[in-house]
Amino acid sequence: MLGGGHDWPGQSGNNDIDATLEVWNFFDSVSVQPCNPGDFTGNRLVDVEDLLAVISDWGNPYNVGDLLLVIEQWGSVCEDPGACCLPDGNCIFTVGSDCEVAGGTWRGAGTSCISAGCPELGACCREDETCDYILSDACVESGGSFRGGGTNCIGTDCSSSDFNDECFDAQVIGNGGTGFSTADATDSTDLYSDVQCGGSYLGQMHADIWFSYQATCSGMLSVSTCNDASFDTDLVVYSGTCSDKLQIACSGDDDNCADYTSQLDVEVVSGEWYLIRVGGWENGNSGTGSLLIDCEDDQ
Ligand SMILES: [Ca+2]
Ligand SMILES: [Ca+2]
Ligand SMILES: [Ca+2]
Repeated sequence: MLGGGHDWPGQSGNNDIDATLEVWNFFDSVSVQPCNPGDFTGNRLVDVEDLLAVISDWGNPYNVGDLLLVIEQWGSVCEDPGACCLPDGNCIFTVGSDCEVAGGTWRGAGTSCISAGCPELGACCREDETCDYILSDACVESGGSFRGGGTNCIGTDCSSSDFNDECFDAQVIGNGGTGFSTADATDSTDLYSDVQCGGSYLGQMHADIWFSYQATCSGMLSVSTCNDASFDTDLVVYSGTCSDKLQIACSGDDDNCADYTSQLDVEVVSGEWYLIRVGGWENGNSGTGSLLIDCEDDQ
């Protein structure tokens, strides 16, 4: 951990990880503490080895009660625990079946709550400018505008439309159409080029805004403002994160779209996150529109 200092992570200073929880998860996953009372050998299985162990140490420490435990639990296999992301944004370390009962998403045996990257709760703004504190998926599915994991409704102004002006506060969106306005946006300084869309008149990315999208397919992602914006739009798509992003597609004017609007197709991988940047051709080109997202699996 860089820059962590010598404090106990999670208590003060560096809070990237919670050391107490990390240590707990570590010992929880590697200790030979039997998960079944009949598993005397600690190999997470009750079988002939346990029977032999009881017999070979008969009288000390084992007795008839232990023998009955082995018989009663014969054939039991312990499930290995892992990280379970709960609908309330928390993470618990448990077995898959318990995670399912709790309504969570299990990340697999041996995964840790620290590295699981469970989605965080955040502010979800509604069209009527009210706010709900929920997960991004639930927000997007219900047509809301998610303002980022870790945001809250007290610190979020749902009447303001300039939240997605920079990459770091990109608006999380899903498939389908999302209305937008660049009226209050400023020019972001992030690099881009027309190398993937030469000849399409990619302009200045004036008054640009940002969206974040998790691919729902492995195949062709279509991103479009085609025939659905009040100004001359530009589109740029990146993979990666705001601090380490790679441009993978762009569109200035698309031949099949009126009024210099834009459309592009790019190969994506299911589950990966992409950044979508919408701007105007030059100073003065800003306004409203709809960004249409479609993801089609390769056949
Ligand atoms: Ca055993
Ligand atoms: Ca901007
Ligand atoms: Ca254009």
